[in-house]
Amino acid sequence: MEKFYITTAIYYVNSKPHIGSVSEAIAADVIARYKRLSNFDVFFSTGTDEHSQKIEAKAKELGIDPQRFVDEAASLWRNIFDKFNISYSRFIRTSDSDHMEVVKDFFTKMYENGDIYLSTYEGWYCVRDETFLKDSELVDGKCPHCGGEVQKLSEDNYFFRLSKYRDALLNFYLENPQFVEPESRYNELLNILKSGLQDISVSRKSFKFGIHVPFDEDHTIYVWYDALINYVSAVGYLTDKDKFNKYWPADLHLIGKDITRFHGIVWPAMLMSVGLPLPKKIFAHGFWNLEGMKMSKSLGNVVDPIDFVENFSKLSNISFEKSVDVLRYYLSREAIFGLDGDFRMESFFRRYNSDLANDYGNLINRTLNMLAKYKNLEVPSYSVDPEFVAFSKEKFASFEESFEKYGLSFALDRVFEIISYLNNYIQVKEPWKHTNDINTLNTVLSTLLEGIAYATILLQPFMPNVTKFVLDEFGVERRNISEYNGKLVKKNVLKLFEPIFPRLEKETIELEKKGETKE
Ligand code: ME8
Repeated sequence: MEKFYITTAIYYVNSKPHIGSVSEAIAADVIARYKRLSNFDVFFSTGTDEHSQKIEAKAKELGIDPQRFVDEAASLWRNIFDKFNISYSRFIRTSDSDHMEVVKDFFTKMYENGDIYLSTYEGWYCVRDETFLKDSELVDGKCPHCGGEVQKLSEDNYFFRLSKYRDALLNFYLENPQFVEPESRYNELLNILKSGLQDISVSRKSFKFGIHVPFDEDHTIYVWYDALINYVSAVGYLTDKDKFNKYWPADLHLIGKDITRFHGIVWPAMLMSVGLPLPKKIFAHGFWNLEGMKMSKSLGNVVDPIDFVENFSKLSNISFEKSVDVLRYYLSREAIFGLDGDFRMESFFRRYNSDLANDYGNLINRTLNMLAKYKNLEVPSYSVDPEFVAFSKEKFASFEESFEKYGLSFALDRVFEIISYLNNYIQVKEPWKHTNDINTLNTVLSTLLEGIAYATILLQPFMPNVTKFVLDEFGVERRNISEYNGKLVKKNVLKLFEPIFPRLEKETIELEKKGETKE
């Protein structure tokens, strides 16, 4: 079995998860599920980034011990990921003891091979972004990335000889133009490499919460140096050689567009320094805005994903689990993966009503109702319309191609073309006119049932809860993702069930939207 190792960024625990951060874990989960269902041996790691000046400051502000603070925060993140069905193989915390040992091991190796040296840092530090900044980088005296306040630092720091790796990295980029995607992000990093690299500071003396330099206890290892290493710790770099050799290098680091420099330049140079192979691909997704505005705590427009799903579940009268699927679907469909997306209540309701309630849900209900009326719910053992088989094969090829390029919304477009085909098929074939022509009726009903089962198989990575329900109801045993190649529905008799996605009435949507704007 071919392996596939996928990672998300690890999340700072000083703030709570929001729609943007959760969207990254959902996208990684969709890809991990797709790969598993395509017969890959998948390792999927995600987790929390717990050592940093801002986390130490947050714990202090709350008057609690930093370790207690990160323990509670990490379990909150993990619970939310569990509720969102994130099927991680490991939830890594940078406070895990095996990871802390790996960081010390890297630091010692790089010190011994001359890539880490002691010097003095004179410059600025942005605590919010946890980045070192030069005078020339500041914009109006503030951090150029987040606009936050910066602190003046003058301290002894250990430095990583990043400049030494510039030529090797540049060659690697030129030889591997698909190392970073989308292409715009690759070009940004290539330009940085072309203009040259400077050594970077990798330790701090003025705060304590983190991993200390093994041979110099006064220094705390810089949070980014510590955090990037999580990707090798998660697959047992020091603790499980077989596992490490099996899964490393990572096939895909999925990250946001704000942290490409750390992943595309610093991390590969660190790996070169210790002699490990580089990850195969870094894919940087865009950011989610909310109703056209950047999500930020100061604007008070950060959407808590759990509150959102709970509210939607009450409003639509569907379970929390199904509502999770609706959000997973919306985030995967609404934006082109790799570009920014705009989270809008109006488009959320529109997608729910038109794609899920009308196109997918109603197709299932209409089909089951016809099966009840004409066949007493017995599944006809008839072969499927060859035209549908040909259509589904063509769509599957394009579905797979989209997935391979991480075009999640394009892959969903293909599934919904299959669903539209089936809705249209009912209109064209008019089964109610063939109640005396048993062969035609049976072929139409078989095509609809098999078509629904097939589309549902392809939807599994996006909506694991709902698809499991439908596939169980239809008695589908073979659930792997492949082209349509033979009978899926194994039950002889089906049952009617309530619409899985009941349509939301206009009045309900208007009320909810008013509620939203009042808040
Ligand atoms: O940067 N839309 O952590 P983080 C989409 N700990 N993605 C978003 C987003 C938004 N509105 N806001 C944030 C860190 N993200 C470091 C990573 S990895 C070795 C260390 C994404 O909690 C962001 O781009 O600030 C990043 O990939 C992830 O959430 C975690 O961000």
